[in-house]
Amino acid sequence: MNSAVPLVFSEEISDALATGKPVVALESNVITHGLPYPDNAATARKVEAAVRSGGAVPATICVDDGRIRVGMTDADIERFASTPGIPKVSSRDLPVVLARGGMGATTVASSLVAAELAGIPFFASAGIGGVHRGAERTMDISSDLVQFTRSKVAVVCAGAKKILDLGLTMEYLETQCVPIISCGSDDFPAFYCVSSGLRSPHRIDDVALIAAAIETHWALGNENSILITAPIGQADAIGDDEVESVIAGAMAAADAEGVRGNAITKYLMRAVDEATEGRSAKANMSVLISTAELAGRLAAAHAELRTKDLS
Ligand code: PSU
Ligand code: MN
Repeated sequence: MNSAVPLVFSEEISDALATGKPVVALESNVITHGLPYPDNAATARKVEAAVRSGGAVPATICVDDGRIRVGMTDADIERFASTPGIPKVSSRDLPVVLARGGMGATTVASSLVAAELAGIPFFASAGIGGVHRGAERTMDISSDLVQFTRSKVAVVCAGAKKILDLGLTMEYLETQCVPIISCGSDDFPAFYCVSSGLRSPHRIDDVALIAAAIETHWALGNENSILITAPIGQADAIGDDEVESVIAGAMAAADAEGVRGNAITKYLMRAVDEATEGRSAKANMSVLISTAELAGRLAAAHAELRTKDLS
């Protein structure tokens, strides 16, 4: 491990890693920026419980006191959930926030950096960043996608929200040799929506087979991520047409208000949440939990595979 990077492990995570238990890394930006208090704290705990019920140990990641914390305690989660103004820290922000000290909420991209440094090959988040609509004009492409080209971590998600251009997001991943495997559906999912309307390049429903594909991806010498998607349960999903009209309005409002850069994601997410009222909160919670549970099962199947290979 690089001694210049201050990583702090919770006792449970250092024990899990030392004994070869499956671990799933989780981001903290969804706590500070994805949901309001106290739903954010309650959801973060349910997401951790879902990883456990899948058979792995959850390691929620954040920046605290100028160090990367791998495995937040319940008190850490409460503190992050209830403290206003914690900055969103993506990969490019990490060196500055770590050097200065203080708190930071990790995005998918920066959580992957931490997971890889910590030796955790699995990460879960319901919604990844992607290519924004209008990117041909703004060049707004989430660092999450670039980080996928650099971090050897399996990323389990429910696709990305339709606030993004999901067609271009998939093209980007294809160009960058990041495999996508969809579990439980032929299509690439879209967070609240069961389908993005785009067919996924591969579908595998058997968790052990997905674990084998992940290991093979790395055995082939690839040093990048592999994406595994699973859709929200039909009962909690929100209809395509409803989401689409809300996004169109929110994008126009963001433009009129001059919202730009890394503030766009949160602005659009809040607008969709408000317009769909209580149902989006329920959908949000449901998909965060189902994604985390699948990640737990995959990490467990992958750990078992590695044990077999060694015997
Ligand atoms: N998508 C969601 N919920 C989120 C995010 C994205 O459905 O909370 C957050 C994640 O932390 C993701 C980040 O890594 O937004 C991407 O932000 P940007 O587009 O600025 O890269
Ligand atoms: Mn951006």
